[in-house]
Amino acid sequence: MGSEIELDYLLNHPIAKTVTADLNSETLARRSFSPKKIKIFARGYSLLEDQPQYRFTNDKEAQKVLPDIINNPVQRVTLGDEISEAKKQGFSKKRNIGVVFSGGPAPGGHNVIAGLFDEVKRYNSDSKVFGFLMGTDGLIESRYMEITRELVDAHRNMGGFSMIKTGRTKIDSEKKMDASLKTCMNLGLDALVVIGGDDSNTNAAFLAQHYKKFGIKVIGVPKTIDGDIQVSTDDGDVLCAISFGFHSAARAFSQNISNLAADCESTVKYWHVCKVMGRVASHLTLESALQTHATLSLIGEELADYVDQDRLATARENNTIDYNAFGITLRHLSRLICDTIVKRAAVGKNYGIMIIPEGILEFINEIQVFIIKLNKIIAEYNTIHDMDFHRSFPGLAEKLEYLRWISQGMIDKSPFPIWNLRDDELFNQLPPFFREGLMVERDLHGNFQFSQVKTEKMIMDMVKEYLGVLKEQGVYKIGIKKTEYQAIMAAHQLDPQLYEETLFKTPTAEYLLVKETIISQKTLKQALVSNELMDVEENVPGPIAQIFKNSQPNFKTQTHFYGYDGRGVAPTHFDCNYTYNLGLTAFHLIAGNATGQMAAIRNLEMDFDQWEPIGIPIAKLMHLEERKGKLELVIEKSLVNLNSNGFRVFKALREKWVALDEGEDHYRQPGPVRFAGDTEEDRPISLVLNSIQ
Ligand code: FBP
Repeated sequence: MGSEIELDYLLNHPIAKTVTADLNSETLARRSFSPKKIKIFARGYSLLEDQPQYRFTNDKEAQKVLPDIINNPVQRVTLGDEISEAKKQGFSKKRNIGVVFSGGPAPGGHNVIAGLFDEVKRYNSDSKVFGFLMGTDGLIESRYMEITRELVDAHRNMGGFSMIKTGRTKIDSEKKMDASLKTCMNLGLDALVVIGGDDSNTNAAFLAQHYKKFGIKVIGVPKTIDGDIQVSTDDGDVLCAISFGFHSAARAFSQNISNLAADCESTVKYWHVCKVMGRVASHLTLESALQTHATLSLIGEELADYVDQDRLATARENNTIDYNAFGITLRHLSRLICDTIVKRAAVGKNYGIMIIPEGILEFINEIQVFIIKLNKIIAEYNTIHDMDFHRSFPGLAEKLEYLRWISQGMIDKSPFPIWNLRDDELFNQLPPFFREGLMVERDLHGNFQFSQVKTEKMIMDMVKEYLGVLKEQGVYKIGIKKTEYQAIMAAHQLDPQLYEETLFKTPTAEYLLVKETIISQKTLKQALVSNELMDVEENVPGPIAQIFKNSQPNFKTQTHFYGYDGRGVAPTHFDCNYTYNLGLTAFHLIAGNATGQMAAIRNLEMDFDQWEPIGIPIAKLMHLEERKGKLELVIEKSLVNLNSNGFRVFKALREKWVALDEGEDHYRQPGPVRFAGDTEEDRPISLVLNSIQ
């Protein structure tokens, strides 16, 4: 054995230094990449042009509480080279601009800051950009840093929100409003840019209203991997096709999912069950399905629309309507999943890949009812007792006890009780981990935290249970390839044809299904004896016993959660370009004196030279929604549109992807998010499909 190299020598060796450096060539390539600029931003000055042709119906409550921004029009950033000298000076005046990340990270956030910073400095090198630390907490508590070129350069085209961090605090009280205003005033801010999701852009609108009389403008930027900030007008014109970060996260999830597809197709023994983020909407699941052609992908929005035709038909025979036929229950969902599993097993595929959207429970009636009722109960408890429900009842047992008391009318009696003995009984039928999940504390915006609930486990437990029943009934069996059967029999000098009729339900098919009545070695023997293929004293011939054994399924799953990993992935080229231009747009909206607008890019689904920077009035996107048991004004989330091209294509092709025939699976390998090299990332497939006219 050779002698060991000295550690000092090894650590200082140039090869060791290169391969262990913090910065690898991928990072360096990312940092030095210059995103493309929309043409108008390569020129001089800009103007904001009102676009009255884009119409929205205002919410009455929004009209009342956001009077100064509700009538904002959609604005287009256009060329302003011809503006007067005075206006040019105004455009390039020295400005202080604040920027804050809000909510979960989304790939591309740093590029919004980079675009904003570059444009701010391009027009006036004395202008400053301040980043608030840890999200809106930094704004409220006056914790910030000046953003420098070095800082920006170190984060160009990089994932995460690590530059200034993020948080989920909501500015929901006069006190917080005033504190954040004070921070902005002390910094002499001209404008604040809020990079966030639906709730954060909602917050941006309220800040814009509050700050208006102080001359501080507020601009939102549509961020969220969930892809549920999409804006269309009343006439169906798409103004914002997707929020930033969606594409990168979906590509990251899809790479992992397709890797698992390769695994299950090779080992043929697992169903990989992948829960994919998206607190409510199933956009990420739909996109991942289109990217990977997974065996079975559930779209929450479709399940909500589910109608049990059998149930309806039975009721119709009795001249009644069965309202329980509308919408889906967990039990029914597990039956549908089992149906696919059983059919695939019948053609020898006792494996597959399933995508479950994180927010699926939002679309399952019985669970949604529990969520709404629990929200209300918790909100009422907090109001009546001026205490926090979760602090008062920290453990599950204590929470359940409180529910039992109110179901029996023993405490906090209400004239309109919403939790009765039946609710309590049904709720207690759910497994403890799931009950605990349904009672987790809502986030600061009042959203149910689906990421904390093991939905996939709950569903798969029900699936396993029902598969057990189907196995006992002899329905769930693995199909035996006819050629394999013949080879086994031939190897033992047994005539395959002699046994076929006795053993198999489908003796002529390519995959042979053992009869439903044969569910054990005992019933197998009975079948052979009654067909005079063996005597009762004899043992079942080895090869036949083996074939029966091969037909017995063992349902094995591996569960995976794709969410946080995709939120932190480095952005795709699409997101790099998109976000950089969002940063540029935010600056031009500010320079054009806009406030209460969300920076957006129209025509994202088209070639880059068709991209068009615009400002969308945030107040017009608002509606009233139940949050923590109360109605609140928030931006309406965009759910998967079941009439969209993207969904319709998925629906048509999933029949092929589920591969219920003897043929091959159709998995697609989208590959990793690449940066170096000539490969340009495509844009989201759902976006491309939706743009087809
Ligand atoms: P945003 O809406 O803030 O972008 O966050 C979306 C999300 O990634 C959801 O998909 C997920 O349910 C949630 O964040 C989880 O957030 P947390 O960081 O609080 O666990």
